[in-house]
Amino acid sequence: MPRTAPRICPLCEATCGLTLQVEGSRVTGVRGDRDDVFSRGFICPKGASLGSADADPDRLRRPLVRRDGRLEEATWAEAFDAVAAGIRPVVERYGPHAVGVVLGNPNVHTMAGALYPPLLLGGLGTRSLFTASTLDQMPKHVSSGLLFGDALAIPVPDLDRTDHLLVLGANPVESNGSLCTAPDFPGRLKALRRRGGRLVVVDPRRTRTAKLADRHVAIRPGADALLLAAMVQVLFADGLVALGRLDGHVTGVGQVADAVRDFTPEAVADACDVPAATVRSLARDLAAAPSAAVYGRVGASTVAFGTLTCWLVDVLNVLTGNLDRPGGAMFPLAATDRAPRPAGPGKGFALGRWRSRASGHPEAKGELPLAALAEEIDTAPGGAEGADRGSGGAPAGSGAGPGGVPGAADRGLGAHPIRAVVCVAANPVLSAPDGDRLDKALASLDFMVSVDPYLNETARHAHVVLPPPPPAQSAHHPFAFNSFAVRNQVRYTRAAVPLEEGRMAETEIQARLVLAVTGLHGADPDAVDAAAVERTLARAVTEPHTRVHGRDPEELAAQLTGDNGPERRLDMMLRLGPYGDGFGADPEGLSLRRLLDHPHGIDLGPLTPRVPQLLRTRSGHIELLPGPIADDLPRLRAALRDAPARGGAGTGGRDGGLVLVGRRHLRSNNSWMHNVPALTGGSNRCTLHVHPDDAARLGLDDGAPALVGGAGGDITVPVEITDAVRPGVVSLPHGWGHDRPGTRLGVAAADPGANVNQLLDGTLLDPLSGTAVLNGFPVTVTSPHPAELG
Ligand SMILES: Nc1nc2c(c(=O)[nH]1)N[C@H]1C(S)=C(S)[C@@H](COP(=O)(O)OP(=O)(O)OC[C@H]3O[C@@H](n4cnc5c(=O)[nH]c(N)nc54)[C@H](O)[C@@H]3O)O[C@H]1N2
Ligand SMILES: Nc1nc2c(c(=O)[nH]1)N[C@H]1C(S)=C(S)[C@@H](COP(=O)(O)OP(=O)(O)OC[C@H]3O[C@@H](n4cnc5c(=O)[nH]c(N)nc54)[C@H](O)[C@@H]3O)O[C@H]1N2
Ligand code: SF4
Ligand SMILES: [Mo]
Repeated sequence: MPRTAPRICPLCEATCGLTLQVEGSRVTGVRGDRDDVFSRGFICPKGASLGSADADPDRLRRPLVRRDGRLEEATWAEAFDAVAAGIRPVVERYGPHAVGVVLGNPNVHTMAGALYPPLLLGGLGTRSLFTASTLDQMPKHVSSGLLFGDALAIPVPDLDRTDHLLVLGANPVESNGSLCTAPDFPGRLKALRRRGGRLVVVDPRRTRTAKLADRHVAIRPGADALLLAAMVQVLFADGLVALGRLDGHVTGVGQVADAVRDFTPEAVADACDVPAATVRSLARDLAAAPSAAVYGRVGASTVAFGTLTCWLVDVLNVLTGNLDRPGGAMFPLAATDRAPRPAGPGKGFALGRWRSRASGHPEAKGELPLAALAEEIDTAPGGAEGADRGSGGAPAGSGAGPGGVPGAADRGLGAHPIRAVVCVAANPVLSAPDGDRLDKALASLDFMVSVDPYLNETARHAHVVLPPPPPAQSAHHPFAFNSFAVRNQVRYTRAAVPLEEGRMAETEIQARLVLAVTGLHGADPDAVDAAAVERTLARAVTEPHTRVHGRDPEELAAQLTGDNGPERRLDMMLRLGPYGDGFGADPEGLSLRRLLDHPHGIDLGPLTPRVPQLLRTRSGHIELLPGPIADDLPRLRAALRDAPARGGAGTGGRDGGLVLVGRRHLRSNNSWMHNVPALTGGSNRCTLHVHPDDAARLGLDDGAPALVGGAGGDITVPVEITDAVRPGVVSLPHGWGHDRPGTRLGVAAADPGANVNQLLDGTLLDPLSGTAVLNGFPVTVTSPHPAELG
């Protein structure tokens, strides 16, 4: 008998509620859940293919363990034995920082990824953490950390109520939105226009989002910080600054006015290739709108001035009085967030508490740049620039004890390179700069474990691969995304079909991984959750603002319900959270039990103002011109004057050369969905978009191969001539290049595409956040010599 089961879609940030049709343990159909309190039946082609993604025969079903150089199927017990035996000696010999932890994007799409990596890191004690954030939104975390004192306090456009939306470097009609969780983003944009609001899109490409807009500004890549700085300048010059209800909560307004004084519309026009009059009207329209929100994403983040751009986005929101008001840019409050503390000064946000070993990149939010992972593995001790070579030159494996070689330049990571990697849901060989170098570096490790459903370009280097079950066999609660959702709501879906024979839930895999790498191999994985519960409750009862203040943590723990550790942790977070039942204090409040009674979710209402309560800066105010930002402004000022040097500042294409930007396709998902036949082919291809004028100038023909060259290497890709890109800009999607041996991706390998990130050498970073410059970097494009076609 076919039956249906709800499942929150894990394939993008929109978190749509889906209804799976299930026969036996097979998903036979997928549709949008019309009763979902948030997504109301919306579904996109990716969600519709969840069944085929689930059933992909290339998904690994058993763990793999390397024996005599070859990956072979093994039991779970053998696999975890191998993990413990591989990691512990590295920790004991070289210290904890010699274990690199790499966390990829799908960790925000699984419950396991929210619940266990913090325990893994805490247990290991390593500072060698690399995540997809430094290929993505780290500039926003840094900006929020500095402005609001909380790196996770990221305002989102109040999409359903705003009168004016200014979008920079985002294409939500294809991406379905990011750091702005909004099922049916396209429908919400259309609704904005229907109610008389305006949509303005700044993007070097005429995207599908730009086509929906009232106005499209085809800016030169990398120049958004200049454009926004000039808009801020206009607000001051024209007397349009109006903080509204933020008055009294903001410091540094006058300093910002001084800091942007030189950035007049006339001064930035050439660098942005946007007329001064347009810059002025962008600022004036924003200030004049009854409510407005400025929103920037990947194209405003993974650029040379990423942190400055993200900061300026919120400076504009603040100065126009739109931050934290309905219709503006607001802070969601998720059901699993901590109960709000009283307003007042906080600890603030520090950058650079330690530095990467090889190049001295400062940490940001506890992370090092993923673009520097390869060099953190393949740079010998003492090879670090500025290191004390005399004493730091002991080769890896020389037997020096933990804590590093005495006297070596210690930037907080010890002297030893990374010798082992724990990689969870990440494919940096394709996602990060210079995959070829990383590929070699990973191959040289003493040990690597991957938690991944696929044997792909990265996992092929692992000594152990631990495959999670497909989505239909996993429970889901989108922990991360409720904090970025345009409406407060909460949903939880249990596994739609039972775990297949021989499968292990990813929550259990990650719990066992925590035990295996921290020397507790073989202990009961439930103990990991129990310890987390105990710690959280013990702290909560000491905090006067919680509703469990003064209560007995053991009594609270005994009240938790749920079928397993992760469910009990969810129950705990819900009950302690802002809408929770406070363990009986508010019988109407949220708990897991209550949520399970609402399979389509519980609506918690529109976003509400949260300033000053959420501020955690040392002053307790919004600090509009933080020191590190002020220190980075001279670099932006220099970009006004100088045509960019090669590999340089990021106002790309001013010297007549070409710069490359990325693009996403609705039926793609970073590097790992090219193996689902329903999602491949058609317009979802790895082609180089070239403007007709550039194609004519360079003698490139539509469909013919082009040789694209960059600092990290060359790739050959077919040309697609289109005026959707502005002149001087070419575009390639990422996540392609499925042609390495030793992978098991039958469908993807048939149409492998080329890895755009091979064009990068890993040295171009936004300095404050360590985020790779993936947009607006210089490339050369030529017609390949026949011999180069191989
Ligand atoms: N040039 C360029 N490069 C980019 C970008 C760009 O715009 N341009 N975008 C960047 C961005 S924004 C991001 S977020 C990164 C993403 O880069 P990564 O973090 O590397 O993410 P993915 O490419 O999505 O690879 C995810 C891995 O997780 C595995 N996986 C899938 N589902 C699960 C699961 O349920 N559990 C586990 N354990 N594993 C799973 C997949 O098989 C795959 O190996 O790429 C970045 N790279
Ligand atoms: N279908 C699909 N959906 C996805 C993903 C996917 O791979 N496929 N990936 C998911 C992930 S991990 C993320 S982070 C989100 C990303 O979500 P978005 O940020 O909406 O995604 P992108 O399509 O990369 O949009 C970036 C836009 O920035 C533009 N751009 C490039 N450089 C510049 C610049 O200098 N200035 C300006 N103003 N614009 C610039 C590009 O042309 C592009 O249109 O999407 C998520 N959703
Ligand atoms: S928009 Fe995103 S969450 Fe919604 S169905 Fe599509 S892939 Fe899934
Ligand atoms: Mo991302």
